[in-house]
Amino acid sequence: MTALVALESTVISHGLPRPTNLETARACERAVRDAGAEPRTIAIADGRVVVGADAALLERLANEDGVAKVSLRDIAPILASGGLGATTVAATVAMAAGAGIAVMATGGIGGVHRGAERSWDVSADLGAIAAHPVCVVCSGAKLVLDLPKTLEALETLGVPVVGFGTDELPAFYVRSSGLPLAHRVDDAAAAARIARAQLSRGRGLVIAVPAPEEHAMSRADAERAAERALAEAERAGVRGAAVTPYLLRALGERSDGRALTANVALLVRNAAVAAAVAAEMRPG
Ligand code: PSU
Ligand code: MN
Repeated sequence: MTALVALESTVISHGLPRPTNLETARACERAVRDAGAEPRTIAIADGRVVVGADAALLERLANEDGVAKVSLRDIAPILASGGLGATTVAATVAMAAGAGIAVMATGGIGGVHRGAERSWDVSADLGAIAAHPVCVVCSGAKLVLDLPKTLEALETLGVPVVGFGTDELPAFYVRSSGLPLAHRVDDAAAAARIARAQLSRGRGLVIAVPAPEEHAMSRADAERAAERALAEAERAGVRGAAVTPYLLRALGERSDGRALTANVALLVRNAAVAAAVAAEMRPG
């Protein structure tokens, strides 16, 4: 049987601007196929969980207004509503696990937000990865987050964060955060060995892949853009589920499109790495 790779859909509906979102969703699916696996983009439509959106559903997720952002707490209400929902990493790992899919790809996971000591804003992604046997291939966590606290939270939850060709946590658009990782691999076969061992414990892990060198941003540039985006969000009083989409949009606007180019490049690369890991994980 062909190896499967789950892809999240919040990045399509809420993480990227049109028309880049649909082009990127298709490019990620293509990257998975080119690496010898089958993509399964996950979403909610017409009252059911969809594991493997077709071309028409990808278009709806990219172009319809008012698509719900579905994290764990939203799965049941959006199923019941019969509406269209784009799944976050948290909801995607839950649904992938339910469908027996071992690997998913995304850009960056959610995590502990800056100022979390006041807001208590910690993404459900962290607990979901700990609780479901899915290997999440990503470029670390978004730069707008508090990365040291995110890494601490993952450690507390027992989630291995394995650098893929790196000793440091990637920071999304930036190849390195300066935060050392406890574990490293240098190829898909080694990543698959760790993933198999962790998934057999019924729990998930993060394979952290740095953004492609030619499109990555410097830490100083990205940090400046992130600080401006955060200040804007604070002034606008953005809270809750709206915070991440708002920050990503503001970052894009504050970086002359470089954040967007980096975001697309890393999403496609991560999809390809996920496919390679999934192929290595097949038994036999
Ligand atoms: N990374 C991106 N774009 C995104 C997200 C992450 O490059 O749109 C989404 C993912 O779906 C992730 C979610 O699971 O943001 C986290 O949202 P929150 O912080 O509200 O849990
Ligand atoms: Mn949140």
